[in-house]
Amino acid sequence: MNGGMDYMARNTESRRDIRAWMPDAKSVLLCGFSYGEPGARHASKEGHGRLARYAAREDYHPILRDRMNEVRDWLSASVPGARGVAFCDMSPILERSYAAAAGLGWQGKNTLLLGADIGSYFLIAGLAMNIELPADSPGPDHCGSCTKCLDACPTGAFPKARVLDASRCISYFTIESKGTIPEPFREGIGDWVFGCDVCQEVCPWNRFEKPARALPPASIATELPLEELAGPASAGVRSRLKGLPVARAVRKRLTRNALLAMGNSRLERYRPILEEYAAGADPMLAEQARWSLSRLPGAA
Ligand code: B12
Ligand code: SF4
Ligand code: SF4
Repeated sequence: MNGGMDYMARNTESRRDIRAWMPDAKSVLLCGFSYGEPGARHASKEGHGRLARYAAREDYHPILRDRMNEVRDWLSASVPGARGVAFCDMSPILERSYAAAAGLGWQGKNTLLLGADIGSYFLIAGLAMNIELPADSPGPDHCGSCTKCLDACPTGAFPKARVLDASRCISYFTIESKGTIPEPFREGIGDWVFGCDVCQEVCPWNRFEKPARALPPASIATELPLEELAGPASAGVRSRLKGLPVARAVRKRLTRNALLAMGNSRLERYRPILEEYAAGADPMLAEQARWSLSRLPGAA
């Protein structure tokens, strides 16, 4: 269920209680930071690989932690003895569960946190404080009988509503997984080369997405030419990706993903580059390239 991210299966109970991480925590403050682009069109484009929308802008971790540290500093200056620690995307904390409990939204059937006035295109950051703060209460669940996200997932990553099998999720395969992508999932990955937004794109609540404010606007397109990602020009594209979350995917992983997307594109023009990788020294890339070659129109 967790792919190679073993930490998710460890200490689930203690991850539900922030005091395992900050023993004197008395309150947890949660904020959502929008990265929506109302009216923008994010669609497949021939010869291009797609990035998840959050990935096409500057890395959010330091930005959001700084924001939460500003709140902490303000609280510490206002309340004698107040002390706190900011977190964002921290593995020991179940951020969506805390955010739902804090009334920021509800956890949708796709497991993401949704707000009725914002949808799900926002990121979560928090602050654990050693002082009592007035508590908000959880809000209602507005998924109703909708199952659009469950039905649309290209790799069948939801065994049931509100349970994600990360070991089948495109986001896991393209960002986290270091090895060969298992064959049964390759077709479903389509043109995604870093993350996946399918279960958000189909969600009706995302018609209420809000523009980014604290987060900077997107600095690159969400569609990047596949030749640039895998080909000799990759040094150029990589310098454009510097400072973006996608830079996390080391060169080899991004190349693997681009080769896979080339196969799914079925475009004959990728044959030479795929043949080059198929004959190359790296066994993982060579195997991926051979699979992709087998998808091209002329293949036996
Ligand atoms: C590891 C991780 C991943 C992994 C695995 C995700 C997973 N299985 O949860 C992978 C790489 C696949 C991933 C993908 C994505 N992620 Co991510 N991820 C995380 C991270 C670091 C930890 C999540 C975790 O511990 N999950 C494990 C389980 C135990 O936690 P859980 O989600 O709370 O799941 C439980 C609840 O759903 C609960 N539950 C609640 N209600 C109900 C009701 C019922 C009936 C049932 C049965 C269960 C249930 O049961 C689940 C199992 O215990 C968090 C940050 C954090 N620390 O929280 C970001 C985080 C969840 N990711 C985020 C994002 C944006 C994404 C992507 C959209 C990125 C992308 N575009 O590619 C995708 C979305 C995939 C999806 N549909 O969730 C955001 C979500 C923001 C939001 N609005 O919700 C977070 C919060 C990061 C952040 N700081 O903003 N992610
Ligand atoms: S991010 Fe993509 S692969 Fe992962 S659960 Fe959502 S739709 Fe499925
Ligand atoms: S697509 Fe439908 S079921 Fe899925 S999270 Fe959105 S409202 Fe809920």
